[in-house]
Amino acid sequence: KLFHLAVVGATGAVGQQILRLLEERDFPIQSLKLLSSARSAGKKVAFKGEEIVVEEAKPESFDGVDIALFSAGGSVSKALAPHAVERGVICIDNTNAYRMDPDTPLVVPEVNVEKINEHKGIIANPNCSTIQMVAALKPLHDRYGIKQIIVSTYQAVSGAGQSAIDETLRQSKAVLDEQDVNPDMLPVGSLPKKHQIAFNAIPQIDVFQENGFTMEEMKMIRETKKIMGDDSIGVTATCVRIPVVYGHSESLYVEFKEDFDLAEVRSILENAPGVVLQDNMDEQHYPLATEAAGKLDVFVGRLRKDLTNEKALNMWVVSDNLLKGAAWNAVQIAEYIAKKS
Ligand code: 11C
Repeated sequence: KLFHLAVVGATGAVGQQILRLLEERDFPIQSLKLLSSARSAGKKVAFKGEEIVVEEAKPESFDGVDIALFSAGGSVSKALAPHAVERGVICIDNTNAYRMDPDTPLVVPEVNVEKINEHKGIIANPNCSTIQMVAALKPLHDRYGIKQIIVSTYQAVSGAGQSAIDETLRQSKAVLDEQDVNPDMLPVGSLPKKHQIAFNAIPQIDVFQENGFTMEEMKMIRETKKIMGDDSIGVTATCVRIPVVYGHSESLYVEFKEDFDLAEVRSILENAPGVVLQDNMDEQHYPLATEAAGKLDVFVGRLRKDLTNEKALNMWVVSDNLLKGAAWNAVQIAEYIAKKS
């Protein structure tokens, strides 16, 4: 069967990766509509050797569409996904708009693919830093039961979009040229205060909540429980932006309910779907953002038993935030729907 597809946010950093994956994986497409906000409408985007003109997304744009992939920001999804659902479209939403809605499955195929079947029109794609963490931890949770996760992230600027990449490169050049950096974009474009990202680490991703955690940290906390289907898992997160372009890195401290054996953990991770174990001290082999960039997998290494809690494991998890963290996870969901149809 061939599908009528729409990609909303086709010109953005994630939208571009979605199109590349649909092309490379030869997704069964009957027709492809590229949609965006009014700002990007009229731009031309290449797909399979053809130029497609990007149209402004409106409710009627979804007439005749089977599957729509949204990555144009939460407000666009909130405004348009209901109109698409009304027209019978299955929406795969890469924004925060519906993730915690009890009627919307929040899916990482390696963890809870069966939840896709419960959708009522919208399937939510989780936040990038959550996806790579749960993909690595699910097989260990199944075996030992996770009691508590303490995660610190080292997140790439591409998570904040193409303009944050441009800003980081511009600032880096300014520092090397001994010019003023003039921060203009991070940590949060819509807030008045900005910080330098070049040669820096900013412990703020997204806006602060009343409880002192940032929105990015709260996404990791809430989404992990929902995807794992286990509210009892304790999660503490500190999310930090660093001047890496592609690939989020995460340091995890994971306390299990049961005793664990490190050799068995290795073997579980070696056999886990979508996970690649890179863990050899003697060869200084461990996951690196520079090596994960452009790849679809989640890379795991630096495995070691904690020194004060023998039920706790320390590990390092890296993945391309625009791919498994966004576009690839969404395309995996679309492929599952296509196969089931
Ligand atoms: C970042 N995790 O790195 C964010 C980007 O909820 O899908 C993804 C935001 C989201 O800035």
